[in-house]
Amino acid sequence: MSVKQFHVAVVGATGAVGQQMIKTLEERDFPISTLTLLSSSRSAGTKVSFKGQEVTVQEAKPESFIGVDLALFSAGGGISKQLAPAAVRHGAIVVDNTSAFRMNEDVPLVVPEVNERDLNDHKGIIANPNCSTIQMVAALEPLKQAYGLNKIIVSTYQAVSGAGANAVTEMKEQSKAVLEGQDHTPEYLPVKGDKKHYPIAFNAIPQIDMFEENGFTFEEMKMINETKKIMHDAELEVAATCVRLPIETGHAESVYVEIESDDVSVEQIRELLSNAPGVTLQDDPTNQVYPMPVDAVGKPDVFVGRIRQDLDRKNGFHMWIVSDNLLKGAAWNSVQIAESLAALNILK
Ligand code: L14
Repeated sequence: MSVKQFHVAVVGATGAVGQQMIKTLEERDFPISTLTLLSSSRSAGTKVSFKGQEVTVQEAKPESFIGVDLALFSAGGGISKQLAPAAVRHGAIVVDNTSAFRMNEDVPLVVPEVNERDLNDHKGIIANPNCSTIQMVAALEPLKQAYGLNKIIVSTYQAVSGAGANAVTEMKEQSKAVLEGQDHTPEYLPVKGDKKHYPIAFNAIPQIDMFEENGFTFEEMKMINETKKIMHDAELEVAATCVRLPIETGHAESVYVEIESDDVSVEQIRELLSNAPGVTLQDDPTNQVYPMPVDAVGKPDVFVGRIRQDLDRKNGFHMWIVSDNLLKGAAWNSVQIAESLAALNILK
């Protein structure tokens, strides 16, 4: 029996996430007959190696999707809004890694360990959630299933690579400038398009994405709204504070949860998470074992540690969740969605 092979397109092929998508498709040996790499006109012509072959990146246009079965988008929300409908018109299934369609009712928002079944309801576009949301729901869904979940309060410690390669360069050059006593002018962080810019080197910036009327940032609202949608629980209480730290890759999160059950021990939660798909438990305080971004980089899993029971509320637990924001937070989750689509025979 020969395995069905697919014509796959990657949009945003030269970006930080696009590069990881190509690498992940190669490592997972996803069944590809043709790989089409697309980008803005600026990056067109770049050569990228895939399975020992050189593939030339082409400018993305509506006609680029003729014959494409699966298109992975990660070139910014504007490009997705402009080109994803064209890809769908040409018969492709789109997995979109931007915030353009995530909250659309017609668009499944999927973390395979949590809600793979939602893929069946797709109308052409499937959204990959925000990186901070993905690692949190992957770790918390097992608790929800086993004990019920009432409330989540999360503070993030987010890496700079989420904001793109330019932001990483800015952090490195700034760090060097600070150490050498030179001047520097931030341009990319916290948000390229906002009025003011602040240094990330040796700093912590409590702003990721633009502010909304309610005082939360758009990144915080993404975590709040996406979590309710993925977990199919509009009543779930979620609050988030998103902070950028001078870390290149790997988001960390301090999470407080309240479960419905009043008689669950830390040991039971450890046991549960040590058997959860996509989750690796790293929780041994006596031996100083806990997750850290430097250890999570390059790995597909979500790492959980520092699990403690709240001192005032028996149903409250604190934990620390770390994952590679470019992998489970983006490229790997998208490729995992593609694998699910093929396994469920939705992609044919
Ligand atoms: O919503 O700047 O997919 O780190 C996630 C990374 C938005 C930007 C998303 C960042 C992006 C965010």
